[in-house]
Amino acid sequence: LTSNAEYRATVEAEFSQITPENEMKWESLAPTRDSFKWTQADVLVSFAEENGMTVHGHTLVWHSQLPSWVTTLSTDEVEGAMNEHIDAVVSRYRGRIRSWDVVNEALADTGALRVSPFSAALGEEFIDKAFAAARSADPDAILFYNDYGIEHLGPKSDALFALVKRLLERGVPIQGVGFQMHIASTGNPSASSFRDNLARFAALGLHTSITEMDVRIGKSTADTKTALSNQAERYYEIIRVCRLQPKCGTITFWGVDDGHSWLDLPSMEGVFGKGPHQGLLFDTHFDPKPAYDRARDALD
Ligand code: 9MR
Repeated sequence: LTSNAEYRATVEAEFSQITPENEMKWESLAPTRDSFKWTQADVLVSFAEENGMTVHGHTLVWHSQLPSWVTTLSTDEVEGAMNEHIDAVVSRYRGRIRSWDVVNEALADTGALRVSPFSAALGEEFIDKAFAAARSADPDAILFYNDYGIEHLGPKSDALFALVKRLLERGVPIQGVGFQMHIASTGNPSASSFRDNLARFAALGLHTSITEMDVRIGKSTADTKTALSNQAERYYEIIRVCRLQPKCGTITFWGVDDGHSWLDLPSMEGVFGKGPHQGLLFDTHFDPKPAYDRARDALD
C-alpha cells in the first residue's frame, strides 16, 4: 500500500473498505510486552480516512501470529494480557474502525474448541471475555467472530452455530460472523449450502460478511482462459448469495492482485500445491480479470 503506486491506485479506485492483512495482528502490534508498534496500522487507518473508506479491523484474539511473550505466559496471566491487549488496540482506534474481528478461528476443523493459550486458560469463556473487552473499549464498533471452513453446512458450521447461540444466550455482544471464503473453483461451499448457512446465522440477527475471499484456480486441468472463466463464475455465484442476503453487507477480498497473495507464499505450497493460484480480482499487472466483471455483475 505504501510502496507500490499501482496497488494503491487500485485500492483507491475500487474499494470502499480496507482490512489489514497482517498489520493489526498481535505479533505486529506488540512484539514485546508493554510496548506497541503502531506505525503501520496507523498508516492504514489514515489512508482509509483520507479516501473516505471504512476499516474492518483484523484481528484481536487468534492462536496464530502471537508474539512469543504471549505464548509463554502462565495460565493465570492470560486473561489480563488478553484484556489489556484488546483495550489498548480497540481504544486507540475507537470511532475510526467500523468493525472488528474480535476472535479469529477459535474452532478446530472438527468443530471442537481449538487449543490455544486462551482456551487453555479460560475455556470457551475466553470468547465471552474478549467480546466484552472489545465492547467496553468501543461501544459502537461492530463485533465479529471470524473463521474458515464454516461457509457450508457441515460439522464445523454446526458447531459454530451452536457456539454462537450459547454466546447470545449468555449476553455476549457478538454482532456478526465473518465467513473467510478461501475457496477453489470447485468444491465447498456450494452456493445453495452457503445460502442456507448464511440464512440461519442471519436469523439470529447477526451480520454475515464475507471476510477473506479468494478463489484458487488450483490444480485445474483446464487451460488458463477456461480456468479464469470458471473462477469468474465461482465469484459470481458466491457473491450473489451475499448480495441476496440482507444481513450480508460487506465483502472483503484477501488481497488485491495476483502478484501479492498469501496463496503463493512458499509455505503454502504443501497445502495448495504449486501456484500461481491467481485467486484475486486483478492480475499481476493490476488489470481486472473476468472474476472482477462477474463479481461486479453479482452486486447488481
Ligand atoms: O495473508 C496472511 C499471510 O500474509 C500470513 O503469513 C498468514 C500467517 O498466518 O496469515 C494470512 O492471513 C490469514 C488471516 O489472518 C486469517 N485467516 C487465514 C488467512 C490466510 O492464511
